Amino acid sequence: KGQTPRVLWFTGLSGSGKSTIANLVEKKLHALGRHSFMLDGDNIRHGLNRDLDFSESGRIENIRRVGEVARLMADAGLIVLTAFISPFRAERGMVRAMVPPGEFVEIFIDTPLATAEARDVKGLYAKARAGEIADFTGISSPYEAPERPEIHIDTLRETPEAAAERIVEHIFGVWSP
Ligand code: GGZ
Repeated sequence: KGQTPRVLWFTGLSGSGKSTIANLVEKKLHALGRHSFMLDGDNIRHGLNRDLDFSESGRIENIRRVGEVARLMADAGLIVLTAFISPFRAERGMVRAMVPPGEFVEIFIDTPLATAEARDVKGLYAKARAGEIADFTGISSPYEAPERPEIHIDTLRETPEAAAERIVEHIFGVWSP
């Protein structure tokens, strides 16, 4: 039995599809009898990290804490999925280094800004363009795309369902269950 990846780290722009795909992966893991937990803005930014904003330092601290929580949950035996923009390479690398080698899987949900902005499901891009939201990723705050993610999902070419299937195949290939 190979090493067990336990932290599935999704990264990508707002509206790129991180949560959608991570949710589908969770369903598949559940069907396979694997215990998982998803950390996202809804359960972290409104609770543990409610004191943090979207400034550079706020995001860095957000990701650091998420990394620590993910590590604890992984130590407890869960498969942890995280769905945060996590825009900075340095912090993604920091979290990678927190987790035992081979247990961190970086999944780049690659949706062009133009596409995420055209969808604008929550109307946040329009607000950011209008100057109503400061430091908005892709508009007024940077996103540093992963250079060597374990998994690269091009959402213009792959449906969420196909992407989720490929992610599960990748991790089970490594797990050799
Ligand atoms: C980016 C923001 C911002 C700003 C609020 N910039 O599409 P959403 O709504 O649900 O996902 C976005 C979420 C990003 O939070 P993260 O914790 O993932 O960001 S980071 O990893 O950079 O710390 C968006 C909403 O919060 N949101 N203001 N200024 N996204």
